Formats: sequence, structure tokens, C-alpha cells
Amino acid sequence: RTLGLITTDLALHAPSQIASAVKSRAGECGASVLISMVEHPERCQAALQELLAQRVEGLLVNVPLDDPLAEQIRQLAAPVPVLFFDVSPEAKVHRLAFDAEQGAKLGAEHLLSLGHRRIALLSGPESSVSSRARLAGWQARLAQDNLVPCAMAHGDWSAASGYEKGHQLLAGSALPDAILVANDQMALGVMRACAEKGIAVPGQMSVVGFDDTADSAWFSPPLTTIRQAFRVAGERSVEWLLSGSTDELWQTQLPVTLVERHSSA
Ligand code: IPT
Repeated sequence: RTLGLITTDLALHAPSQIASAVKSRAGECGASVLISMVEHPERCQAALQELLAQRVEGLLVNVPLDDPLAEQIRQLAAPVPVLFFDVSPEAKVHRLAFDAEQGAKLGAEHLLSLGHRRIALLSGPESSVSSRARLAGWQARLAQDNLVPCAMAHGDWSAASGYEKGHQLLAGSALPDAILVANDQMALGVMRACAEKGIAVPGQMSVVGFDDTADSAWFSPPLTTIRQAFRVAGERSVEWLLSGSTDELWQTQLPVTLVERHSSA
């Protein structure tokens, strides 16, 4: 049995950990996985055609896609079922996704409970569905306490962009108390920027990430973050595709949790 995975850049930690989980669970089930990596969402159709030509019997798509493109891919693939990881809850497609709103809320509430009020946001790319959902979640939670972010920037998920945008957020005369970062790789870059400016984490600045990828416990200091259980997502997705009951619309939200380590105080 053969499945297909269309994924965004595997050099990023989260997609590579999802791909790894998909591969191992499929292997345990005696299935193989053909992986196609796309640099741009518009390349998904071509990747889809290639995988269909190789007779995959189910497809996983981990590329941030707006609703119309996701629905188009579902139609092009039919009758082969397609499960999406990174689409909005409104898309009429099979979806297995983490609760971005809850994750954002947990991160913001953690900082608020520590007494922080000057909170800066480092969001992901505006083109990403999940990045927009995390940003909206942060803003909504801050607004509940009548707060607005003291500064804001967008990175591209990479540590390099976290470093560059981190320096931007730290450039003003009044420093933030804390920074909410949309993923752990960017948080790594932010902590490097803090170190270069002699700003102590967590003494002078709290940093909270999002993902809890395998390396995040080894950052210095170990990163406080929102855990998305990538292994569980990979496993559940494969199990569903191989279950043979993929006719009914399947939309599952996976919970996220706050992992308190030492980058926040
Ligand atoms: C999302 C990650 O949180 C982020 O760090 C980045 O790697 C992004 O993927 C790449 O698209 S997780 C996704 C399943 C929403």
C-alpha cells in the first residue's frame, strides 16, 4: 500500500517531524510513503498529479493552504482521499489540525499570569493560515485584559528571521517585558538577539515559543513553549487514511499544551 505526503519545506523542524512520524507509522502498518516537497502552495497541483500517477491510495497535505486551493485539491484527487494539516476550520475538506487559538491563548495567559504587560509579538508569515490564527489568538487574549502588543513583527519561521526581527523588536528605548513567538525556531533566534544585547532571559525578558520541537528543551535556557504533538498528528493521520472509512468528512482538532521551561519568569 502506498500513501503520498505533500509537504512544505522539510528544512523546517515542524514539517520534518510530522513527515518522520508519518513515515514510521506507515512503516509499522506495512505501507510506504512517497514524499513530495513544494516550495510554494501553487506547486501543490503538480505534486498531486505526480503522486496520483504513482497510484497512491491516500494523500496527506502539510502545506498552508487557503480554502479554495484546498477544496480544489480535494476535487482533483477524488476518489483518492486527502487529509490536510494546515487549513482553516472553514475549509470543506478532511482536516487534522492543532488548536491554534487555544495555543495562542495559553501562551498569552502564561505571560499575563507572570505579571507581564509590555508584550511584543513575533508572528509567522502572513501567507500561513496557522500563523494568522496564532496572531489573532494572541491579540484576542491581550484585548481581554485591555492590552495591545507593545511591538509586532513577522518572520518566516526560520531562526535567522527570529534573530533579525528579534533585534528589531529590541531596538526601541523601552524594552518589552516578554515576547510571544509563533514558533520555536524563531524563538531560538530571538534568544540569540537578546544574548547579543546583554538582555537576560528570563531575568529581563521572557520568551515563549510555539511547537515544542525535539530540540526546544535543549535551547539555552530551555524554552517555554506550546506543545503540538507532531508524532500523534502523524500517526493519527496515517491510521485514518489506512482505515478504509474515509468517506465521511473527518475534521479533528488536536489539543495543545503549555510546556513551562526556563525562558519565562
Ligand atoms: C507549523 C509550525 O508551527 C511552524 O513552526 C512552521 O514549521 C510551519 O508549520 C511550516 O508550515 S505546524 C503546521 C502543522 C501548522
